[in-house]
Amino acid sequence: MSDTDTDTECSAVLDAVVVGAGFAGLYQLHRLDGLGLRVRVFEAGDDVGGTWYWNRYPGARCDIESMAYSYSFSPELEQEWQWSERYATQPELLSYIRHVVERFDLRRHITFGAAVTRALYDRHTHTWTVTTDSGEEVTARFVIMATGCLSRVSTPDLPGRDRYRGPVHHTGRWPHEPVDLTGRRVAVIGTGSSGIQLIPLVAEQAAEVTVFQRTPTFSTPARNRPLTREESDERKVGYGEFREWLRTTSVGIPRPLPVHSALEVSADEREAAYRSAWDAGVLGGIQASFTDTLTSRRANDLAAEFVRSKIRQIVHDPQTASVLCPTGFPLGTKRPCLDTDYYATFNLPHVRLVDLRKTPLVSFTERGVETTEGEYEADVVVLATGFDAMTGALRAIDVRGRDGVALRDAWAAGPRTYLGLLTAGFPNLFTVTGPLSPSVLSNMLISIEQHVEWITDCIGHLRSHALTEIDATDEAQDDWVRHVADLAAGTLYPEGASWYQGANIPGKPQVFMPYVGGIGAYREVCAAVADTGYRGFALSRLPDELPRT
Ligand code: NA7
Repeated sequence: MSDTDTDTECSAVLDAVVVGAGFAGLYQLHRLDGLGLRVRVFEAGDDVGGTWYWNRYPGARCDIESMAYSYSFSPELEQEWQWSERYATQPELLSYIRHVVERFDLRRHITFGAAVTRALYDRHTHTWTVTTDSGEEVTARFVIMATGCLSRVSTPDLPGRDRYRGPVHHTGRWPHEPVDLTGRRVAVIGTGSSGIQLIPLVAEQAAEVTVFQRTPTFSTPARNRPLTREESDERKVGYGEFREWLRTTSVGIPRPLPVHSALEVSADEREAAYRSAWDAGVLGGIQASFTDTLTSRRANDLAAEFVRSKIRQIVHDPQTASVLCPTGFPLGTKRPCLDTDYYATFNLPHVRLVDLRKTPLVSFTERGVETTEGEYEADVVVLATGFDAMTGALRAIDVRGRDGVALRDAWAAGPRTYLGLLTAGFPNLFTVTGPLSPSVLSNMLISIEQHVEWITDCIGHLRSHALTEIDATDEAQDDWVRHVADLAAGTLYPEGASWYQGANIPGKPQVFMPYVGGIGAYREVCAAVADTGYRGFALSRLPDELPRT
């Protein structure tokens, strides 16, 4: 290729830019490539994988069964891939993602080590100009943000970080080279899903583990185990029906669907249902035992007390057990966790728990961290402190819409979208599993596939009708924002100070961001919108655009 060819290629308008090469971005690339579109993917990391590229801390694994948390779009792919465990580890998930990339020849479209910093819409050409941190600039008709719901890490604003002499590792940015914790004193801050997965494994290596807990978490045993060939083969017969069934459920996780209120059955029946969920090892199994766990405070208290009784049974020291028992928020309103030996880890003599609710963190010191009670020395500090969820990665990019309005400003009081797919005033900018869609309240793979397919169909529709712009109307968006808020208000979710509503980030607007109506219902709404000619969206064309055949 000559220089001139290169110039022509670089300056030509692309059909689409996809931001992110995780599960969402890769599938979006595959589908748009299938339409014959010219697509570029920009990925901040040095390889594919998104969440599974970054979160490589000890114990990182998916807490939805691998055979459900995987792509369903290719029957050949799902038949040929063999998962080795019920819940896949991060390395296995990464191998799977790499396999998909090679199998569908996706790598050639991806630029790695390129974080998108800016996206500007030109209302006259109906195109976006996208800039990366390496200064590359491209123009495309469509931008698809596949930036992930949990990708922008949150780090506590603790003074003295520079004084601390040891390494500090965030679970969401874990080093690529091995971190040897053998014989070391390790401080872990945070007890959400990441902390709960990591702490038992750190305790296996470290000489001393100090866990700093602000809010205790409701966690249940994962009951992870190797997946036998027979089990896997059995699932692969009728795999399509299994996937189809998952898509009609509320969250897309393989678990029994509740039929009774917790308040209409006897105490024995209730106990039996909770015990069966505890033994099954399924994410959210306790809350899904009854229909009203997340709508009735009384029902919720019963479920919460069951988990607390289990914690008290497992943890020998009553004082430690009491600190580990979650109180003050309804079960399920902060993300539930699945663990392997989490609570039992606190029976080990070299593991101690610090209750930050009583003695908050004050600062880093030269040798460790300090609470209001005193200093805790540590050779390594692990921050398992989570993410600026759902909007963090999007707000980090300087996105300017139709009238130069910044997305950050449009979302100043909380995210506003129509269906979680587009934001009014930001035409042709799609968000995969964006805020106000089921997203993090679902099996992400199912929600990702649904969004990618909807977006692909939408772009196909626009192209075949010679349309060059799609924008959400203010009215449709207002209605959707209200609907999502009304649904959440009918549940106990707002009572949990969770990252679902931005409570973990100081100053972030407190808006419940996921759609709680369930993926089955949500899919129907999205399908109906498309079937009725994209109701609630304004579609338009540039004057000189000709229909494609
Ligand atoms: P989470 O679930 O947000 O957990 C973060 C934990 O860190 C949680 O216990 C927080 O307490 C704690 N935290 C956060 N900031 C601080 C400060 N400043 N001081 C002390 N403790 C703090 O993140 P994860 O990475 O565990 O999981 C995120 C999702 O990834 C998970 O749900 C899966 O979907 C995958 P808090 O509860 O805010 O009081």
